[in-house]
Amino acid sequence: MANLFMIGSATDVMLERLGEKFTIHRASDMDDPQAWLDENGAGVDYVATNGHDGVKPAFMAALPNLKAISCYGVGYDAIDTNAAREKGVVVTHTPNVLNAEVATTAVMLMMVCYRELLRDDAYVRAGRWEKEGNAPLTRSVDGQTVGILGLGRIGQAIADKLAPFDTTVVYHSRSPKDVDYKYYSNLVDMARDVDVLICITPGGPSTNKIVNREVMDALGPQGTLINVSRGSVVDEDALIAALQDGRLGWAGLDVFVEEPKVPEALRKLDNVVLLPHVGSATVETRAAMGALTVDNLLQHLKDGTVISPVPECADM
Ligand code: A2R
Repeated sequence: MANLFMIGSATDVMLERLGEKFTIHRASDMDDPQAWLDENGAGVDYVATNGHDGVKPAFMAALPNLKAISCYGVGYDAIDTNAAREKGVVVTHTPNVLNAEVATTAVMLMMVCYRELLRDDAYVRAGRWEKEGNAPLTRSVDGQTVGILGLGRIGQAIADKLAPFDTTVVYHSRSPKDVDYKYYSNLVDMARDVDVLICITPGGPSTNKIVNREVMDALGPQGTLINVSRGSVVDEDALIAALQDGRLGWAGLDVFVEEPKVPEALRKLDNVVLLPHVGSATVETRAAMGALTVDNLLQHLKDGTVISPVPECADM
């Protein structure tokens, strides 16, 4: 049987299906995964990992005969795809199957910010409704102008989910897409014109801190920032300062720079909604992602091809 090194968690179904064709070596069962790889890495054919853990360079160096890396997640910025390619290792990910779920998370965060769901829930629980009367008014989601940073597969799903709310969708990416929404070549210009900015680009160097102080100031005191992409896309220190100063109105965040650590300053603010990176984390969607993660490995084992390579490995 081929040897599979598994980084991070997997569902029972994934383990069962993989266990039929691979001998699974789980990093989570090892005291020292690096030491295990240094000794046994030459015999490992495949790696299964996720977008958060990726594959560390030191792990890669200990895997000279690796054939493929299957990533459970669409984002793969924690995997050095160029280094993998150079070694002839194909990298796969799980696009499309999570579009609807991540889009739901983005829209949900926007709604929770606008309609102050957490504040109002706390208001009822604390008995304030009875003592103090009606809660303060909130803001309507309907009719807002929403700027999508990264109108790709998930960005489009977000735009689709917002349509019944009569929002105006505009977008920024490096190049314009074949869509009817207004395109902004400049992110600050878009931020100035929208009520809500939703970030859904990949992580990595090209998007590192592109949502900076200038973008936040352009979004302004009545503006809302939603991030369901990667923590690295937003300058977290600038975000904390903008929210503290009231230069930015609200933020809904599913991702952070140093997950699972979330800065204390952010946790103290009441104009933010914080989620523990659960954009795609439902039973249904994780099952679909798990199935594609496994299918990529099984197909490569069978005939050397894969179903969903990352773009950098599409021609391998
Ligand atoms: O820039 P373009 O024209 O390649 O458009 C892509 C955009 N994008 C960027 N926009 C502005 N500045 C950048 N440096 C930049 N880099 C990429 O992000 C495209 O519109 C979008 C990504 O779309 P997809 O490749 O279809 O990715 P998908 O499946 O929507 O997932 C996006 C990310 C994942 O990478 C995870 O980090 C996260 O959502 O879950």
